Amino acid sequence: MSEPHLYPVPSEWAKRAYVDDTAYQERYAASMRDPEAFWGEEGKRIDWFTPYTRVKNTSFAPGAVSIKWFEDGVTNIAHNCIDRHLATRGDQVAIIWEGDDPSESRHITYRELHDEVCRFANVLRNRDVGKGDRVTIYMPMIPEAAFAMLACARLGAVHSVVFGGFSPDSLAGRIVDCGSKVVITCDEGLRGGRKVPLKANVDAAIVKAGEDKVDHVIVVRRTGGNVAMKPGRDVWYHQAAEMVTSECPAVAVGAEDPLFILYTSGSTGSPKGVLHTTGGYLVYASMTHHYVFDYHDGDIYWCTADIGWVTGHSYIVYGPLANGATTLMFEGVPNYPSNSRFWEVIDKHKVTIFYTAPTAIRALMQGGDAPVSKTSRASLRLLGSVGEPINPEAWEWYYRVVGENRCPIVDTWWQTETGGILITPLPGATALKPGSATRPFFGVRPEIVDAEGTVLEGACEGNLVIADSWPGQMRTVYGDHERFMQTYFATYPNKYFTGDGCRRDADGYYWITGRVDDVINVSGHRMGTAEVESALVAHPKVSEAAVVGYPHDIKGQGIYAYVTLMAGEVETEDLRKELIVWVRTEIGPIASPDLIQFAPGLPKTRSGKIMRRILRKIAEDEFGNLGDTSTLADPAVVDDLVSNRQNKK
Ligand code: 6R9
Repeated sequence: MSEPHLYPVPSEWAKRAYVDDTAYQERYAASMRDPEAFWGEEGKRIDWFTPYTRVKNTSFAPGAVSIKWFEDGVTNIAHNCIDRHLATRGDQVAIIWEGDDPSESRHITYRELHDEVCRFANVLRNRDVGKGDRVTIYMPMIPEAAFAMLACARLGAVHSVVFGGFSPDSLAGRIVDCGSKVVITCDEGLRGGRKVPLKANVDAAIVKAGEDKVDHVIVVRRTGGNVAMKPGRDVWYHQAAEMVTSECPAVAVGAEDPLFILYTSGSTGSPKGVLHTTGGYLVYASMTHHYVFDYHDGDIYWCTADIGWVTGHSYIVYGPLANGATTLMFEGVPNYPSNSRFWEVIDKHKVTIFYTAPTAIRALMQGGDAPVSKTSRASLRLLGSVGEPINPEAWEWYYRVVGENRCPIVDTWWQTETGGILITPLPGATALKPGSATRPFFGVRPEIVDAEGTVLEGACEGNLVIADSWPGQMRTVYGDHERFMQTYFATYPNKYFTGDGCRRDADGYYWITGRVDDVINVSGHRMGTAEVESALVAHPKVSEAAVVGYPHDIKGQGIYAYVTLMAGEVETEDLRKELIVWVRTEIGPIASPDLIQFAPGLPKTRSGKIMRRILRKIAEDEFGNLGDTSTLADPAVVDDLVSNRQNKK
């Protein structure tokens, strides 16, 4: 492999940034030498009602995994994200909202944010929401979504945000799993000029979940579209908010009390409720936002994620607001009304820091340079990437065309489970290599292990594990600690297993190579192949299904489904389309198979295990390299699979 081009730290960046390379080396070493002392100091970056005396109490020991940070401290997240800024930045804009329609935007100051969040909290409190209660939030990208999250945090309630693109069925499963009695939604969402029937989806989800499961649905008005309101259960937010004051005390919450649940896909079973708690999460989200984005007063920071994903939680809402930042929230999509939208928003609001996903960059890159070059982007000084490996071509385009060779790119590797960024450049400290997430953040101890768990040294390739805890780490799978330990700590004892493959080069830079488990990453969204398979086999005409990922130019990975029909069913184009619609309805549009291949049989071992390795190779077009097929129960099925392979789009 040829050595990639190295982009040194621009000298003005080394000077102005919080951390230059020497500072990085020193502080990283200190964080490894004495984590207790390091985090004991860093924990002070947030306000505590009662200061902690214990810093780190964590164990990855087999069967006894337990993670606690700052455990005797008492605080409140909403206090830290709002109240503590009022004296110094009450009139500073906290949230800039840019609507789907370019003519719509809002500016919300910290003082206004305080009033909005208190009102929202009072509306929830009037519906018996208190400490520890779960609240499901199914909202589009409007400021009320952030108000709702912060209102829960203010009361010590636990939010579970469900991405607005998920189907009623997926929503129902998530409502039932965490037992949330209250759902917050909108009449309709608006994306790319199209309406999304959020309230109707909630109604359908509650029918599916059981009418007794949900006591209250709070409906924020967004489009004014007609929706059914069930008396006694459903209430318009704007009406309920008129009945309450804008004062609501921030409840004292223990550092290890839960803050939120966020469902994410794994290699097996239904999505897991990833549980994050209060103190450590906020310290970590705030600290990483501060250093990775080198956030300074006056910056306008924009992360294009949706609040339905962890990136929206940590880097639109909690990290930036804990730091008293101005954070931009965008309702729309990158190509509406035109391919210039991102860059026009940057010019309109003078965005200085821009954080997006490789899939968006690749899609926009296909439209050529002109939609970018016609805008100014003079305000930009830093770019970020998250969600999947960024291919060097997309990186170079982002750097050269969007950033005009002026803005460092922070390629940030992390996961829902990690709460915040773990491997990343720091813009004033790290020379960049396109496609590498570079080096660990302070306090993060990555290791690369082989299949047997042997820790590899120097330049090497294997599986990525993290050898010790950091404050932002998830604490458990909601309601299933056994599953938490099995999923993340059983493969390599005493280490957190990330599920990612990784290479480390001679400079100690990390290169994430993608998932090594049955998780696929479609446009930066995680999908468990098992979830798509179980949706397919739920169709009455389907007998068996196997799903794998394949390389896709824009999405990174596409979804390739092999489907065996029930005896007597006929393979038709109509059925193929019907199955795609079926999966969309069962899970949501992000799970739509890109390609479906009807297969009379799937390659199985004699014990009945589907050999995914072979299916992956066929989907990847690597017919010549199918490996050993002699252990198959019926090796002939492979020939049929190869000759009927679906063409890539
Ligand atoms: C934050 C987020 C996590 C998975 C992760 C990895 C992939 C995320 C990446 C990256 C290479 C990066 N991933 N960032 N791969 N480079 N900079 O995306 O969380 O939705 O839980 O996905 O995404 O495979 O394991 P989540």
